[in-house]
Amino acid sequence: MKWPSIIQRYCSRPPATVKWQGIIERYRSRLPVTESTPVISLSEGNTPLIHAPRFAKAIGLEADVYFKYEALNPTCSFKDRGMTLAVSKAKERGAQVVVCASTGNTSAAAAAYAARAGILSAVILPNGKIAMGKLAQAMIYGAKVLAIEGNFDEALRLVRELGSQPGVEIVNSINPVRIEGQKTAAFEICDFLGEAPHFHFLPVGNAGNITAYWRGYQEYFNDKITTRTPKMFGYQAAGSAPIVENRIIEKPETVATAIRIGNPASWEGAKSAIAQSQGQIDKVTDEEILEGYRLIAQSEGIFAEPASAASAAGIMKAHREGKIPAGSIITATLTGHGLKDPDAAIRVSPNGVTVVPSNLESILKALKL
Ligand code: AN7
Repeated sequence: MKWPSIIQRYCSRPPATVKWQGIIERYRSRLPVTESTPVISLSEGNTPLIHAPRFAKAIGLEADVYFKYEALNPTCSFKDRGMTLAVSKAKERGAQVVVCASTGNTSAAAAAYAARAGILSAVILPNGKIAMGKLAQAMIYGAKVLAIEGNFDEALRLVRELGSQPGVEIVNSINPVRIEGQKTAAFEICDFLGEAPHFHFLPVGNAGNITAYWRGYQEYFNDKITTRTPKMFGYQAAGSAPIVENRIIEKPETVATAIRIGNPASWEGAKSAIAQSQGQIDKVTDEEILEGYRLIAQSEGIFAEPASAASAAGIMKAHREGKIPAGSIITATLTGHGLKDPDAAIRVSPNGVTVVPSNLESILKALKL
């Protein structure tokens, strides 16, 4: 790395002595809060941007790849950035209950922040299609958990109807402050690198996050904090790719349950992010997602849930297609923690577990030592 960018990196970050108090305090001037907004925070944000040279080498890519590891937020996904703001605003407005439809992570975040705000939460989930860790989170944080015999898109339709009830605040990304909170991830990336990357890859479900990152990158560019904006490369799962196919998918399917969405709420936001950044939206198959999932874990020691791995799979596909010039700086968001969905990890791990007698000889034999 060149000296100026090292200097920039440390000058643009808050001094180590400043306590991290979450994204609202860090980026207060860029967010829709006032002095009288109660800040409901779990110290979210400030997640690591992990350099991944072994991953790049494994796929033969001569570029600097960094993973924005959003798994290290308080409820282990990027949703906490939008939720700190959404629940703070709900509290400010005197809401009695926050509601959301969710493929899992939004419900975990909503339930946690609502608990911290002393507000009730109700989450509407597609029955049987939520990773176990996420369901456990919503339950232990005390949400009223309702599972419908329908998919995410149907759950969101019901939530839109619920939103007209008095005292109810919708905290899905159709609530515009969610997007505002999530744009802070792009700020953190630029603050860390001292410049915007050339490409940003991320998984796309409801398309709120791609919309949010693009807004964040544009804001820093317009304020001359950075001198460029990245090309936004979004990836949907092949069985749930409404934006790529330009049609609503009635029965979306994918191993990446977090992005099992057939009618994204921020469809237009994604389209303009892609068009304005000269990026693209594409799809990756479940096999490609699981290959990326294993590769980031086994080449870099980074465990992210399958939906997150769509961004790694996207890098692999874009590179195969010759779309990434050598020397590029690439960032990719890993949206949620691998531990959210331990079943998926166990299912795809080739070595399994070897049961051995409890003595050294058997262990040496099993290890071929
Ligand atoms: C791990 O929790 O929609 O394109 O209800 O959990 O902004 O929707 C989750 C989405 C990517 C897609 N990665 O982000 C929900 C939900 C993970 C996710 C996405 C989600 P968007």
